[in-house]
Amino acid sequence: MYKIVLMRHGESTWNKENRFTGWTDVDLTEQGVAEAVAAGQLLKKEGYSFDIAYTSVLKRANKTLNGVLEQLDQLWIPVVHHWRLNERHYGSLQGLNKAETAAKFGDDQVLVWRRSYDIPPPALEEGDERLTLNDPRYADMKPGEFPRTECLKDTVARFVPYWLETIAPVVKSGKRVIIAAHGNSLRALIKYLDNVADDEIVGLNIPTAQPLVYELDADLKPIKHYYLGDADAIAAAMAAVANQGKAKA
Ligand code: DG2
Repeated sequence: MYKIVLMRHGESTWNKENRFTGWTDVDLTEQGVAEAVAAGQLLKKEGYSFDIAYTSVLKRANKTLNGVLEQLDQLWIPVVHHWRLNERHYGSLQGLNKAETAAKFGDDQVLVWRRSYDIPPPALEEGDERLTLNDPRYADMKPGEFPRTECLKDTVARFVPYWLETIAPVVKSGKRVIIAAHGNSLRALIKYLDNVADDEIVGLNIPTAQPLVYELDADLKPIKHYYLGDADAIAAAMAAVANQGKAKA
């Protein structure tokens, strides 16, 4: 049996401001930093340690991972960054306030943009300054690969091959893996691992900086999964994430 830990980053500045973030590289808030420290302390208390970590190329995930590894006194382990673990690209919604967008377009439309499996948000147009095509962290992309928007299906299509080709063989080699990523990139991986139906994935919300353990069999099929933290606090945090896309009363 194998065990991996999945974790969304701690609260970011745009999580706090309730803005669609996607590939925008925003920092953690003070609370986000504290959440990472708390997650590291919880992992330490539960006896976890890791051989290798995988994360996105976005600082909110990178800094959360560092915060965790520092608590474990494991800042020295290999950390592999890849854009394939990035958050789902939120297209032209990036930067907009989620509740204001719901007030303008309706809660149902925003739910479709946030959670539907195969309907992407409106795309960025050519020439939009949010299309950071020359950023060196994306230098290995093929022409046309930089997303203008993504639905969850697109995120599955770019993350799952990386899981299968790069991370899964390392898990099977017996190395203890932690993945520090994002709400929707983790939903993409979980959809694949648990074979969640397209219409059921709509209801899955991932709270910030809560270690989520997956126990996997010899074929890396999930046996069970569980959050390490307090169940009531996690349920409340999941509900809060779901409500971020509703217009304020
Ligand atoms: C959030 C997720 O991504 O937002 O892009 O706004 O995990 O990087 O904070 P993260 C974003 P929702 O899909 O939950 O609205």
